Amino acid sequence: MARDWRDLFIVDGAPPSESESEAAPETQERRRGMFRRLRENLRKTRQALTSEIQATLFEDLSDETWERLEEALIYADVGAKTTAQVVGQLEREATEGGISGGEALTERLTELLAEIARAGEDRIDLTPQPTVILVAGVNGTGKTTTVGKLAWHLGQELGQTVVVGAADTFRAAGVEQLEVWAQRAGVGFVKGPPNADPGSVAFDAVAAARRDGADVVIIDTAGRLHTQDDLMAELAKVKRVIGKQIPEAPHETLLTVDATTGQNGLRQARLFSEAVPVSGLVLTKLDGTAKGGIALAIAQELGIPVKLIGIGEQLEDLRPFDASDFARALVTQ
Ligand SMILES: Nc1nc2c(ncn2[C@@H]2O[C@H](COP(=O)(O)OP(=O)(O)OP(=O)(O)O)[C@@H](O)[C@H]2O)c(=O)[nH]1
Ligand SMILES: [Mg+2]
Repeated sequence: MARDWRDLFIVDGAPPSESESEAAPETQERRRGMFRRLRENLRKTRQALTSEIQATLFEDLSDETWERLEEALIYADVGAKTTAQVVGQLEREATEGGISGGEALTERLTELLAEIARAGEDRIDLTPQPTVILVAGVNGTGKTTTVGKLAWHLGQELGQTVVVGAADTFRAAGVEQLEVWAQRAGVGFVKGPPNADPGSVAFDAVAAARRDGADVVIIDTAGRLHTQDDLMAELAKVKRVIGKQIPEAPHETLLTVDATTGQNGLRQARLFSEAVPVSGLVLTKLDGTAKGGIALAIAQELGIPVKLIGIGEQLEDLRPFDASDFARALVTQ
């Protein structure tokens, strides 16, 4: 069942949450609630997929079955390469007689999609004191919103003290927007003077966290500068400046990708990961898109794990990504 905050984050002294069978009834209920919500969020992607699955895997299998299934997955933005691999594998297993029947094929399809959605280390280590998390991404993909939601959840779910740093100094409104989120989340906030250098703001935020003994520092960055090269250079610089205070930092670089942009999100992720090492993705705006399959395409083609998903505009609308749940919520009616 749904992965919990304690499974995503490695925290000193806190064991991962119990397995489904051992979990307390209220934990089980909470996880079931989270899964229901995820299914609801993925409704648009799922509806398109499940009707094709019903019409293909539950009928007589033919070349057309596999073509239609491929089309449905591509429509959900799973990506041509990833789709070909999954459908090819399923077709082989079906024709070699390993599996038969719509239900078994759907189950196997879910497993294959879940395997693909997993990539590398998908947890976030919060044991460094403080842990520095850098949040990057194209403008409007949800960086500032994610910083606010993440700060709140870290306090709420894991009792961590958090400082957020407004290193998007390109727009004054960006700084104010983060300040509002920091107030909502009840966390520390560091900004610089107008038009401050983003690196110096990041530096100050890390220094403030060390001085105050905060557990986590989350740095918001700009999504748009005069040119894309400027943006990448600035990001690399912010990273270097942070590293001057704590050589291992940033410990985590999260890239926000707007799920509604589909394959374009994949291109953005590739570009950013060439400028700075990206350790995880936050797939935002999964509520209300029929293109949820992009999570699979990015994990598969770039090998970067999705760690969090954004499912709305409110403080609580962020959650750990769970590959199995995600695959199941995509294809089960
Ligand atoms: N529905 C929905 N909206 C979201 C989600 N995440 C962010 N948004 C909305 O997307 C818009 C842009 O979010 P921001 O957090 O400002 O994005 P940003 O990446 O910081 O943008 P810049 O600072 O301009 O680069 C806002 O209106 C958010 O409310 C999400 O998960 N779901
Ligand atoms: Mg922003």
